[in-house]
Amino acid sequence: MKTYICKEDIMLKDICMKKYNKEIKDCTNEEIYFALLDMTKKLADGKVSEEGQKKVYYISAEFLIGKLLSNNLINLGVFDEVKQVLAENGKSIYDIEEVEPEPSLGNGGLGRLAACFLDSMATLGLHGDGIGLNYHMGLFKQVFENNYQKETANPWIEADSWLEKTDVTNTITFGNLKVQSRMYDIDVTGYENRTNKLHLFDIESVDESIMEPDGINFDKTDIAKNLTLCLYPDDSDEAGNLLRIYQQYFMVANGAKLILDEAKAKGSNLHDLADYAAVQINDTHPSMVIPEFIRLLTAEGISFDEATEIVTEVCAYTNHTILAEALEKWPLAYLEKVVPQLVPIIKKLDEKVRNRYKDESVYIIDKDQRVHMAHIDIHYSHSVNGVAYLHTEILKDSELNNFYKIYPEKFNNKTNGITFRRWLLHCNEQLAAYITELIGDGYKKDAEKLNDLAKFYDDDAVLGRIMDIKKQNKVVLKDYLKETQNIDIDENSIFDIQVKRLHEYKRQQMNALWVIHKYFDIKAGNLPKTPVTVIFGAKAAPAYTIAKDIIHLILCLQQLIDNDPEVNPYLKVVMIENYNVSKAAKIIPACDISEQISLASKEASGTGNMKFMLNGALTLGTRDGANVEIGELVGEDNIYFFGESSEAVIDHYAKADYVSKDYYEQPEIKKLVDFIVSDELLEIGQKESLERLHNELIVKDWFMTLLDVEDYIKTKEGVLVDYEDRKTWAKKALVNISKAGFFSSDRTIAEYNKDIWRL
Ligand code: CR6
Repeated sequence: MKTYICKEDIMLKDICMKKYNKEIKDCTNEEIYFALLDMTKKLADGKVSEEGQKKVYYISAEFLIGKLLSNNLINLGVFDEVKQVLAENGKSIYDIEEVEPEPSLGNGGLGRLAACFLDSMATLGLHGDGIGLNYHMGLFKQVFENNYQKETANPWIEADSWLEKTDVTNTITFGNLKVQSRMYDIDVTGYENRTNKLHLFDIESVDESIMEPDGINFDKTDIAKNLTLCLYPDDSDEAGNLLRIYQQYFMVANGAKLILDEAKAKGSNLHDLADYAAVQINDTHPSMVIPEFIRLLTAEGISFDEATEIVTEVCAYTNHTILAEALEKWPLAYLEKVVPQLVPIIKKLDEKVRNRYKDESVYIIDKDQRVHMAHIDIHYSHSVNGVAYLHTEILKDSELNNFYKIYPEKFNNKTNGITFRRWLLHCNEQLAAYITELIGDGYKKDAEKLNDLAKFYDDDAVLGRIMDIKKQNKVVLKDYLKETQNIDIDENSIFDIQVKRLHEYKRQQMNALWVIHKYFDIKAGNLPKTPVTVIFGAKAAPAYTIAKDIIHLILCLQQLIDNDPEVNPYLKVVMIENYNVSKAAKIIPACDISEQISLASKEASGTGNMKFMLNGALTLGTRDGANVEIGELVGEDNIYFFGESSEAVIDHYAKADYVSKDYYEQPEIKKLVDFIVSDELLEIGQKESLERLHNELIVKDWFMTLLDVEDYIKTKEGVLVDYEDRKTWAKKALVNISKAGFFSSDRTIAEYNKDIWRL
């Protein structure tokens, strides 16, 4: 019997013996997890190197890295071996995966994208590190109580974890205090390639005990204790805003220092910094890195003008949204309190802009004395990119048109991507193995090779296997839901899935209106041929009232239908509690219909849409974000589009002519919307909450749910009819899988490197 990992001569067996004085078979799952942690770190460390002069630094407030054990084992090429060794000792890698806590370092797509990008940089052999913050409690853990979202604390850091304490410490100076920082590192393994680092900065004086039991509230003014407690602290008051600025400056001050130190150590005289460092600014949270670099460079004797030029050559900015509320604008007065040392620099940068351009809309400091962080990025970076073709076009043509006119050469598109290691090889082992059987494993390194599956589009045996694998993944999800939420679902039903953050623009409320439509339909005796399971998963920002009302509506519908024997054989609603990366990995492979139904123009890209497609789900969506590119790749027959175009939507906003009431007055729509405040639902839910949501849809509906709901329902009914022809459905699924190669983050990162970083 083989009881060791032979490849690198690091023996799991020996580690278990040394650590616990036990054989593998006698260890608990926890013990094996910690032994594997040691083993993996040793294997990864062997692949760290500082070769190459230029390095890229990806600075981001979020890195939603998910659990790391299995992905690291895959990337290090030992997953199968470890799985086998464990099995021979009566252990299961899947049980051991459950021991690992999920790091709580991100919120949504932006953070998950950053994690995929780190994986791809290492996989492509690029020397590139991440820079972020070590949040102790992350966002929050979601639990459901009385059909409401309740936030609870989400601590994740254990004494022994992927975090390595380093010797790098700094004193960071704010207007009114100084704090000590320390850098912690997490290895980022590449798929059969180098290991990079994710550098997470923490404050030495952090104090988890100041967190109140609700998991989100604490004294927001006690910066020395709270600075790295959580991601996106409540910003509904001044203290919350200041805390976010403290966090952001802490991140970039530590980051900028690291970058300059590393460049100098490699021989940079700082005038040539751009030959040593490329900095990607992920959204506006790290934007203060620009004035901070200028501060540090001028302190080294470089003139302000030259420092500005150096920084512009080094930095590049990625925009992830056109939603105005998500583009940060800090009151100058707040910056004066927290980072007075940057204020003169920001004023000078603004002055330079004012001297050159007479257009107020491109100024950095506006007439209300607010600092537009994105404007700093655009003027003082050499590259500005959007995250999908449509998004970049909208930036150029409308949102940032005034900037595009000044700097056409800076604007470029980098359509998002996902790492296939996590979102296929790991989450859907069976499908990956079957693809390998069909076309070999070249696709693991060159995702475009998935196109070779085209030769099987009409092969019945292959289509049958694709459907079998889907079924098995549905059973896995069924068992998981039973175990975690005590919910029963039917693996023979259609799995219709919408998992993503909760936001009105993503329109979970429209999907809920479809559920109501279906409920009426079934009550009227129109029974679906195949039952439908509608699965939602979403966290709402704690202060976002309407988003929480939407969760409440979904949970009330879930209860109503569960208790109605006339309806529940045909329709089921499930809201997944505490949706996160680990849950996504179980949900996505089981999906038939991928709901990507944002209001056209509002979803910059989306990346869930790509994960579902790769795992053989068909997209039901609007022509928004990367859905447009999915449609172009798979062809109109293999995707279900509905709804108004982005042009029409942008036009409605420009003319302010969308009146939801006009749509509401249509009897078919009125019936659905009014059900939100029906006796049936009021008996289950809270009047205040349901009435607020009902009213919002009728008098405001800012994201135009009622504009598209009719077409949505019609199209979705068509999808359900199409599902009845399983063979054609399977073919469509296979087309989707085969065309997904474009969405590998390896492709995206290769483009960033070719066009922006030039390593
Ligand atoms: N919320 C976009 O909304 C995009 C990701 C990553 C988002 C989403 O469409 O896929 O970024 N934007 O580019 C922001 O976070 C500001 C997101 O995750």
